[in-house]
Amino acid sequence: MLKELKTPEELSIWKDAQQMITKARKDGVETVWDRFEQQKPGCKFCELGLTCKNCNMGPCRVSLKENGKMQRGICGADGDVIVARNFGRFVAGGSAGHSDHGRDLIELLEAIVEGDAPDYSIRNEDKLRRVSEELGVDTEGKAMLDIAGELADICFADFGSRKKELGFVTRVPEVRREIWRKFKVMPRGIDREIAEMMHRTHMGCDNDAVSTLLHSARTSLGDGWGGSMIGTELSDIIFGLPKPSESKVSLGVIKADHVNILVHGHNPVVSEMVLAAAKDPEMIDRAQAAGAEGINIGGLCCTGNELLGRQGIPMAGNHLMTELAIVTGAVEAVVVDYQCIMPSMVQAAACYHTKFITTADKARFTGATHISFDTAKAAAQAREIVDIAIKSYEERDSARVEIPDTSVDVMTGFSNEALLEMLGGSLEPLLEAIKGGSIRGVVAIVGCNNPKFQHDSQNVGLAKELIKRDILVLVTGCVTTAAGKAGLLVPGGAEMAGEGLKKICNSLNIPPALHFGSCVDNSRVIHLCAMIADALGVDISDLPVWGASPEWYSEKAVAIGLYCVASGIPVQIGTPPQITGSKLVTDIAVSGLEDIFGASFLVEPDFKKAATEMDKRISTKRKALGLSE
Ligand code: XCC
Ligand code: SF4
Repeated sequence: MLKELKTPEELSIWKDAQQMITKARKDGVETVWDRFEQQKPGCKFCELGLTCKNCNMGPCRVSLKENGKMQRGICGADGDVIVARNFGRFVAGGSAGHSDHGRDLIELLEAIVEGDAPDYSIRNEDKLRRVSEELGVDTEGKAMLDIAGELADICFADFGSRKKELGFVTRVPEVRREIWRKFKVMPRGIDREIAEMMHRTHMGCDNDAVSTLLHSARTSLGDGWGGSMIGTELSDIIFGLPKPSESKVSLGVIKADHVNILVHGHNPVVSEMVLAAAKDPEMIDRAQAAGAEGINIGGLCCTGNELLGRQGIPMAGNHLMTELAIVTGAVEAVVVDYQCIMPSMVQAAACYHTKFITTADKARFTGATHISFDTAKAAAQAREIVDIAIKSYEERDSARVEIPDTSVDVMTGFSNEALLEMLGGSLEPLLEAIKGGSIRGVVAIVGCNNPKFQHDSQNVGLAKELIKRDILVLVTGCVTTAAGKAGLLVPGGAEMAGEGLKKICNSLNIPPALHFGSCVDNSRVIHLCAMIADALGVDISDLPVWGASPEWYSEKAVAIGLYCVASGIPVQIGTPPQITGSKLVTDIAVSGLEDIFGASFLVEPDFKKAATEMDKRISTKRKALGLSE
């Protein structure tokens, strides 16, 4: 018997999503929600993390026996070990994603230095010098490209296994570094920790759940203070700093009379070039010759965040909006790099005239048009991509076009540098606001969407609950679009905030939720926390701050959550990872980590309860710092 379909209103809180879910059903396009239903009921063993596939004596699945004892896998691994190993590999996967992205930027920087990437340049020499000096380069009297070459070498070295501590770890308060050394979680090499995690979880190695979990923390720290931080800093150096500017979000940013190109994925290396090609007068002429008014670039997910923050390019949607964007029937091309791109995009595109173009050799999709992107030929390839989109415009069937009439203003482009500039060059005004209680705390809401929740209900609900309590919100990743659509990314959004936060926002003309960038840019958040802790002369775990990822789905999100916790920032998550089959591992995640790192995870699927819990801890932390609750 067919299951009753959920209504579009039950699936997403947004009008544009609801309208496109209805259209997808009419057009016969399968969406993530349809497949979510088809997958039910899920496998209990997998959900609990109690399945092991790490060798070919198995696979094994273990459960509690009648005598209350945990069954063992064929090799003898118990449930705790199996859960910890699976979790460790999950974290390694996420850390690898962010860090490999970071590496691509080092390779680009090196190519710029060697003259092999003529279409790119270093847009921010100031940051190049600053970051290089921080990492020990003597920049005095040196030419820009020479410094860049040295910086690239230093960053590459962080990936290897010859170091005791990563370069950017000097940004971490010394007390915290001492904790990391003491518990042997100081990240030594980005790739090294990931490879060691794979080694440890091979049959017959690390058979102690606590030990495996500690190495998970180390692996994630290599991501946060290594791979991701390199990704952020080098992107700023090559493509420029995000600067506060205005833009728009929601599917309404797709324009009926334009050639629409959506960029999707994570890395700005391809999308920046596609954007430049789309601005080329010759390409615009071609688009007009094809009958369009012009070329419109919109973002999806984190590539979208990169372009939104730096270039003010509008954002069409977040994770669960990506298929629905195609359903408008007005998208000529979706150009992707890697991560979070649903394989189903190929099928969705095939239902319309949309060309689905992949660019990364490490992210191929069967059925897609592949243009193997080479930074040596970037501009020419970007023009080729835009050309494909223009040709595709002529194939568009206007009878099948339906673009939601929604588009919301946002203010975007905050970075630590932009924030400092806004505050007049020093953190002091922010610290004063925190000390005085007009900003009671800071919460970074990050991450994804997950069909386990009504789309964006938790992301938006939590943000609103927090600002009401005078807690400043930072957003990254897919929460950006959610907060933007809810009106929280404009200064006027402060009307929804508590009195203290409202006053601060009004005086600085900033929104109550600040857009801090993409997922790799969570490195900005931990860096900011470290700067605040240093300024106050305390550890990060003493601060009235939180991370939150109410609707997370990806391995990367868990890596982010864990590096935040290991850095001393507690993290709320809406659903647990696949660890609940082990009481030991679950207890460590939700409380044991507190004893080591001064922070742990809060698993709370209800945003109201989550906000209350977070608020409580913020009060406690404020009191301990001698501030008003
Ligand atoms: Fe992916 Fe970064 Fe999650 Fe969005 S938020 S669904 S990881 S695109 Ni990082
Ligand atoms: Fe089973 Fe052990 Fe092999 Fe895992 S490593 S599949 S528990 S025998």
